[in-house]
Amino acid sequence: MARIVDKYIEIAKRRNPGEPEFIQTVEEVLGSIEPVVQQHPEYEKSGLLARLIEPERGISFRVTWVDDNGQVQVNRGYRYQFNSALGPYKGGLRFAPSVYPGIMKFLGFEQIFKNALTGLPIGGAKGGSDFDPNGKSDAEVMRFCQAFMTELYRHIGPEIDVPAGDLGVAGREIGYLYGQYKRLTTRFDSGVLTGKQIVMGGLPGRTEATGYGIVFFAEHMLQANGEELAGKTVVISGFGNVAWGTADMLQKKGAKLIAFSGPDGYILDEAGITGEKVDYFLTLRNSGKNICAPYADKFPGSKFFPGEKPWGVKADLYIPCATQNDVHLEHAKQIVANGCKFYCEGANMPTTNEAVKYLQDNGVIVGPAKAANAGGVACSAIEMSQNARKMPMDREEVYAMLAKIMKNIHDNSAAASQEFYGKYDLVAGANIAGFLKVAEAMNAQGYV
Ligand code: 2IT
Repeated sequence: MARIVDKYIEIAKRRNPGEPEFIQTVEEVLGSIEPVVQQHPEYEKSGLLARLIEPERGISFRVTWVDDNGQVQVNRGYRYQFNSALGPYKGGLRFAPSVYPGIMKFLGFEQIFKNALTGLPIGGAKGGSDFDPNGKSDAEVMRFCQAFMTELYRHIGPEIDVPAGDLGVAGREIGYLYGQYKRLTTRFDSGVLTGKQIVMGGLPGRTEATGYGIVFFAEHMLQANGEELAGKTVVISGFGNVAWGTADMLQKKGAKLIAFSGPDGYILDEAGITGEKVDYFLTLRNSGKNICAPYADKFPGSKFFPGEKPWGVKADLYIPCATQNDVHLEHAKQIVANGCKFYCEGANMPTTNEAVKYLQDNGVIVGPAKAANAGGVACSAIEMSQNARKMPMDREEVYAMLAKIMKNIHDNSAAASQEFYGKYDLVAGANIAGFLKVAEAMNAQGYV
């Protein structure tokens, strides 16, 4: 039987040709909300879904900068302001060669529902550039950030749109972006960017918030299914900011991380990745080479597997923390064959839709990224509130808020899937719980 949402998936396909990542997330979200749409005929009449899949605004701009050799370089910058029903646009900036409108739109669309799930007043957006920070000097990164902000500053503001980091954008880049914003506007609007360094208005705990939140979420998933996280073996992918925070909280919770990966292959360390090994992720990240192989030279007893993904390593819990579409059907089959029961997404959309379906059909509990990794943006919203009240918060206060937010996201997602599907399905539940909030606010604001 044809679903109501299929009509809108077709519109998205027609309007966004050659952008499969965006179509993937539209199919995923709209697929989940069919029973909700059936129950609310007013959504159809008010064009709600047609509005939802169309960004409110998307800009693309030229970014011109000069490299260390005096060569002029040109990149393309973007900001997709997707939905402002719940608050000012909020979402990260990604600097990576793979960035193009399909990636910006998938991230911006996901961000709407993720931000809604936090329960905090933030709309959804994403931006970035096809600039590749790997191998660039510090001065080059600074000049690029200044050139990027020279256009972006017109479109953002503490009550308009508040960017943060994503792949390739962390404290250093946010600092350079902020400095240029201040120079152009003559305003110390600390609330215009989040993920700032603490000395200039950043929030204690924001750096580790995404990874910590993921582990809190995974723990709720396990407990809801009668298991404990302590003592479990875990495999992750990536070694960036999200992977690092995840590894740190896993050791604090007494779980045993035994493998992680980079674009060059994966590392197996059966002794467990704790202490200075977790800190070594930062060294790998700061090397600017984007490889994990040096870990095996540094820590005897560990082994590097070139060109391979870590999903064949047997574990109780898998947490992909690298990037989109890291786990395909063939990997989902390995994960099921390994006898795994828990899979929690850390990166944004790390799993293809068919791989998620295979995992769920085979009894694996899946925690979707938009719920599990929402702790990062939640702490960004707390950073905005810290900046507005002009009073620093302390780390313990932030951790307590983060823990509570992650529990609420888990419980609200579980409750929504019970209500509409009569079962524990966090993928469907997160989509529904996020959507219902946004839908209510959108229609309360008239047909805009
Ligand atoms: O994917 C994400 O949620 C982020 N990159 C963080 C966004 C934010 O505004 O903190």
